[in-house]
Amino acid sequence: MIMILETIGQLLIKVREENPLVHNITNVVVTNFTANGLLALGASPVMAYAKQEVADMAKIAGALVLNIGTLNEHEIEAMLIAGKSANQHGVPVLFDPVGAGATSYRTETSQRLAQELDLAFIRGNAAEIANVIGERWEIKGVDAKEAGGDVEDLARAAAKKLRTIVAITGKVDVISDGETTYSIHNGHPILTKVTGTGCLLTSVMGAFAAIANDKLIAGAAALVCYGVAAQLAAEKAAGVGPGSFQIEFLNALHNVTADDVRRFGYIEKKE
Ligand code: ATP
Ligand code: TZP
Ligand code: MG
Ligand code: MG
Repeated sequence: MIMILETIGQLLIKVREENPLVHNITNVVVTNFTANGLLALGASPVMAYAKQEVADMAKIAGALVLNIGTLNEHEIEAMLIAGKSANQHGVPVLFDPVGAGATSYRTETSQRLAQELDLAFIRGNAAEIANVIGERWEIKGVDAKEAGGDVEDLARAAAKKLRTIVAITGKVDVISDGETTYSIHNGHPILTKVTGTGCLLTSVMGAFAAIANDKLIAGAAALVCYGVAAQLAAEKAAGVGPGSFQIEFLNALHNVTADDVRRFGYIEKKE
């Protein structure tokens, strides 16, 4: 665990040194928060949606993040164009299937994107991931209900079925490539009181995927750094509320260090 935390700290430093461009096609709720969160961390965000330009933008990016939070047909068309361009140019594509399972349009679109694109990562709550692989798991709007099954098994099964790395987040985060699985015990419950903290996390995973060869470690690194930043922010905003936490969280994404990761990171290798 000490060794992996050391590696994660080095990846955090590398994100800030390399300042990767992260192309986001995301939802209208979280756009500003996502851009500010990526900037605070040390990455470079861009939001571009027009089908006339997404192929060009995706091919020069370090990562492409697709998020169906407020999907519509034009955006889905743009996501497919951008995703195919990223695939052709070796740019990792990340997918956040916001609300998969809540409506059949979201479920079917998620399955289509997962099928037509070569995804590097999918990140969602347990219900979303279950629905992408055709299993029923209750979802209320864009929020998961209390997890009812084994999340590690679900992550492994989804990674195998979708041939990608799957991250399932919640009280404990799990990330798996189908063979190796890590669980991460960082974060703070107040993250659930600020909208977009899951969406921003997927984009932060994009920043790490852009600068690391080992994509599973990159994903785990993003989860640890994000969770540790949330813990530092929650301490600063203790007793105040989600508004102050949101501000402190942006500050913490900017200020979290490799030493904080070494001290507070909590990651377990499962197999
Ligand atoms: P949901 O819609 O179910 O909230 P989401 O897309 O917002 O999903 P989350 O699972 O909330 O994504 O994950 C966002 C961040 O919040 C992750 O860093 C995760 O570890 C953290 N998190 C979520 N719930 C908790 C919790 N109860 N305790 C600690 N951290 C949490
Ligand atoms: N409605 C559509 S997208 C969205 C809401 C509230 C944001 C969801 O963000 P997150 O990160 O999944 O909480
Ligand atoms: Mg959440
Ligand atoms: Mg979400």
